[in-house]
Amino acid sequence: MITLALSKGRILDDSMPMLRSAGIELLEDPEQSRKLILGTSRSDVRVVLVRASDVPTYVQQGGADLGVAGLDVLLEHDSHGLYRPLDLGIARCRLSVATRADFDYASAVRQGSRIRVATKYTRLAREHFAAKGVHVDLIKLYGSMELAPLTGLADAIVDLVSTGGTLKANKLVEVERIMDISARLVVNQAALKVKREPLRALIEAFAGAVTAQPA
Ligand code: PRT
Ligand code: MG
Repeated sequence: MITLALSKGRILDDSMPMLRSAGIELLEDPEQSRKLILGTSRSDVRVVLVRASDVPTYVQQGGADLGVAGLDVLLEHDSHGLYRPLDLGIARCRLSVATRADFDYASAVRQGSRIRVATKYTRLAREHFAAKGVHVDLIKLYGSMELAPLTGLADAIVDLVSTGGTLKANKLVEVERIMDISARLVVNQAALKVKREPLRALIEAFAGAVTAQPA
């Protein structure tokens, strides 16, 4: 049996067409069902539904043989022992810095200055500002990051942006793009040895689906 870890929402939505073109159909609609383990049209493949940020843990610890996770999650998490064979090119977005429109970001990030940054991505934010020589006071949040600059909790946020609609609705401006993000296929290294042939075939099917995708 091969176990694939996916998260509900954009990762699952964007993975479904890829699975389909790899010849795998879910036997139940995940949005209708409350089940966390879903069978597929292939009797040797099942899907487990986990939180987006839990996908690397499941795959690292062997709770799943492979999974789909955002690059943001993989870089923020310790990805030791994960084989990362493919950029799936789905769930695309960017990791950016945003501030209030009246905040002078250019001055705040001069060498040796200090900035208060609220984010879920403390590791990535710390690395980004350290590379600039900027002292950063990090405030770890788990959601609604946009609120932090509006309430005076922080000067800036580091968060994912796709359409920019959320920033705009909260009168924030994207002042710096840190990196482009997309979802990656990750595979448990031990599983790759034990279930070599079926996993190779599945990875190849995913690779075929990547090239088949419209840009
Ligand atoms: O929701 P949960 O806490 O379970 O986990 P999660 O929020 O990490 O999961 P999910 O499903 O929201 O995101 C899964 C993955 O999708 C992320 O790890 C990213 O790799 C990718 N992705 C792509 C995004 C976005 N686009 C995105 N726009 N993840 C989140 N967003 C959020 C962003 O944080 C912000 O709140 O959408 C908002 C901005 O969107 P725009 O379109 O208004 O700019
Ligand atoms: Mg979410």
